[in-house]
This record gives sequence, C-alpha cells and structure tokens, in this order.
Amino acid sequence: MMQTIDLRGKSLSASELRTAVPRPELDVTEALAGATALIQQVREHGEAGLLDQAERFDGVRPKAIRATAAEIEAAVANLDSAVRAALDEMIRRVRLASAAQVPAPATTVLGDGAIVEQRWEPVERVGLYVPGGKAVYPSSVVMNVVSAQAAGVKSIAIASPPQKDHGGAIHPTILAAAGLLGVAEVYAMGGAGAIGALAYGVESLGLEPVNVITGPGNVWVAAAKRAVTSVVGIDAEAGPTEVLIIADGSADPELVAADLLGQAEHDELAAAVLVTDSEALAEAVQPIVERRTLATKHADRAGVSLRGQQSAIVLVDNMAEAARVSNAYGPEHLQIQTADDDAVLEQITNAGAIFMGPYAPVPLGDYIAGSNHVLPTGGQAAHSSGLGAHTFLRAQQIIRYNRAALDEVRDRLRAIATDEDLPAHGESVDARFGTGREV
Ligand code: HSO
Ligand code: ZN
Repeated sequence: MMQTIDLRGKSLSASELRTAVPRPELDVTEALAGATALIQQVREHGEAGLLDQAERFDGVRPKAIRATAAEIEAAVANLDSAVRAALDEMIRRVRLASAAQVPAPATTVLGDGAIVEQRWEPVERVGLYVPGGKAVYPSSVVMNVVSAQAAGVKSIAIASPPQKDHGGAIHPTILAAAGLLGVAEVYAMGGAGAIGALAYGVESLGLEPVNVITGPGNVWVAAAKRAVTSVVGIDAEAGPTEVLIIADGSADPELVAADLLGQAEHDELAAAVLVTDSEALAEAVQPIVERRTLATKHADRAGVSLRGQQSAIVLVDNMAEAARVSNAYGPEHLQIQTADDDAVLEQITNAGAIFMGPYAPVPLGDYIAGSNHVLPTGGQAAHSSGLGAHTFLRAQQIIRYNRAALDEVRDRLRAIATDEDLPAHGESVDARFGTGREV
C-alpha cells in the first residue's frame, strides 16, 4: 500500500536528495490575507469580534470567553483517575527534562576589569494556542506550559476554541490540564482571531498582550502566527506530523509497521517514511502495515496518510546513505532501529527528536518519556529546535569594563570608528578621559 522509492545505485546530489522524499503541499501564504482580516476584526471589536468568529467557525457562542477558577477546578475534579495519574507522571517527567535544559549563565573575562556576561532571561508573558478540532491534545498543553514554566515565565494564557458539544466552553480535558499546571487564564477562543487576541490583547477580558505565542494549529493558525511576528515571537510553524524510520535487516517488521501507523493515525497529511537497505524488511513491512491499518480505529485517515505521496518505503544501498536521505529530509521524528543505532546517530544532523532502538517508539516521546513532543516539521529541523525552555528565553549580554580596561582598548576602538566614519563613537569613549576633542 505504501509507495516504494528505490534510490539504490543512484548517487544523488544534495539538492536532488532534498526532493527525493516528497512532502505534502501546504500553503500558509494563501491563508495569510484571510487570517489578517480576522486578526484585524479582533483588534477593532475585541470581545464582540471573538464572539462573532466563534459563531462563524465553531458553531457556538460561548457564554463567557474567559473560564472561571471554579470551572477549571471542576474540570480537574472530574478528570478520570487514570488520565489524571498519567498526566501527573507526564508533567513530572517533562518538568525534570525541561529544567535541565535551562542554560547556565556565562562569564568571560577578557582582561583585567573587562568582563562580558551572558544571562538567560525569560519573556514576561506567553500565549499558548491549543487546537480544539479533530485533535484535542491535553498532552500538548503539558509540553508547552511546562517548557514556559521551566524557563521562568510568570504569566501564561491559554486559548482554545469553544466546543459546541460543551455549550461553548473549552474542552474539559484541556481545562483540566491547565488546572493541573496552575494556569488560571484560559480563554474559549480559536483560530486566527485567538492569535490576534493573544498578540494585541483584549481590554474588556483583562487579556494583556503576550510576548511569545506557541502551539500547533491548522493552516489558519499558522498563517495568523506568521501575521503577528512583528509584535510577538512564535515557535516554529507547525505542519503535518512526520516520522522517518531508519531500519536495517535486524529490525522487527512488526514494530516498524506499528510505528509507521502510529504517526499516520494523526492526520491524512501525516508522513510515514521507512528508509532501509534491506529489501527483505521492506517486503515484510508492506503487508503488516496493510493488516494493521485495516484493524485500527482511525483506518480511514491513517490509510490516506500511508497511501499518500508523502509516505514511502525508501530503499538505499547502506546505512550511510540512509543517514544522508534522512538528513536531507530533516524529519520531525527520527527512529533508528538497526544493528548499531549509535553508529547511525553519529551521522545524523537534521532531526527534531531522535528515538533510539526498539524500545523508544515515537508515542513514548509524545506522552511520557520526558522529552518534548512539539518539534519542527516540514524540514524546519534543518534550522530549528523543538520546543523547550529555550523557546521562552532570551540571551542577554551584560558588559562590565572599568576605566583602565576601557582605556586599554580605546585606540583600537577609535581606529574602527574612524574607519566607519562614525567619529562620535570614538568621542563618546574619549569623553571619559578628558582627552577627547572639545565639541
Ligand atoms: N505526535 C504528535 C504529538 C502528539 N501525539 C500529541 C499524540 N498527542 C506530534 O509530535
Ligand atoms: Zn503522536
């Protein structure tokens, strides 16, 4: 059912490799004008604009946009006990791993009395968008909120679309996850309008503008995030999810097939790619994928994803070529299931997160490994990291020079200033020594 792409014996150039494994088409640019208009409506009409958009897009008019403390408490109290225990453990593990990500400050002594420091300062306030359509993921609330909290962010707001089935309130599990994490500001608003509300604030709701907006969403949300980048920072633009599995003849085809399907379940546009040097594995995986797809709950969308042009079994000559193919693709999730996983890992450069061996499938990282599941998609792994404490931190340098240290570099500084035809730069320094040209 999956297409086979045979790259054996072909020595593809780097740019040929980039298109060897196709990706789904997704045009954020096309949605940009529409998203901008919705943001503008919220800027002009605030709460009324949000209510209007809720009726239009979510088919329900929320009684109130902001959830009350009592509603959040009730959602936590009503949480199924097994789900509660799972979320608690997820939070505990992601907290530990996220705390360890916070970089240490640095001090560089460049001479006597000449010091450059660097500290990591959290942004003041962040907005987290949580989708509420076919994908309602409380786990994503945990991933985003815990990262921000680990960075030291003091003020967090969550936006999620009003749910028709819940009388226009936010999905109860999303509300409960917010409650478990101690987030008190939760708004029933979705789509591009919600991104506008987070970026520019809504006075009547007491919603102050945020500095960074993170979280996944559909193409409208992605376009809206792009549209507000002049006033806020955003995480990477999320596209359909992807898994690329590098496996050799030693891998268990049953596990490989199960892992391809695990990702395909998310979305018709999800990409599931196997890269292998073993024809036997490729042949064994096909019928198992078929069998498992027929038996699984979301067979429809998983089947579309696996049959889609974005999913494939790619045959290569050896593991070095497999790593080249994977690096050119830059998968959101990379799984390695080979006779020597670390030897393959050494050759990997571009990947959002890397899952080593048969006991580290992607769903482990989705939920409970402690790692973050918000990862760069669409090849963005070539230049971006997954979500983490760093997403909410800024590196700030602090410069401390005393008189003697400044004096020591004064001549050098003036020489460059003169060369750049900026004499007032030199004069600013000279003024401290009373030797500058009188002005
Ligand atoms: N695999 C998704 C994350 C997720 N899975 C949430 C289940 N819930 C993208 O990394
Ligand atoms: Zn997943």
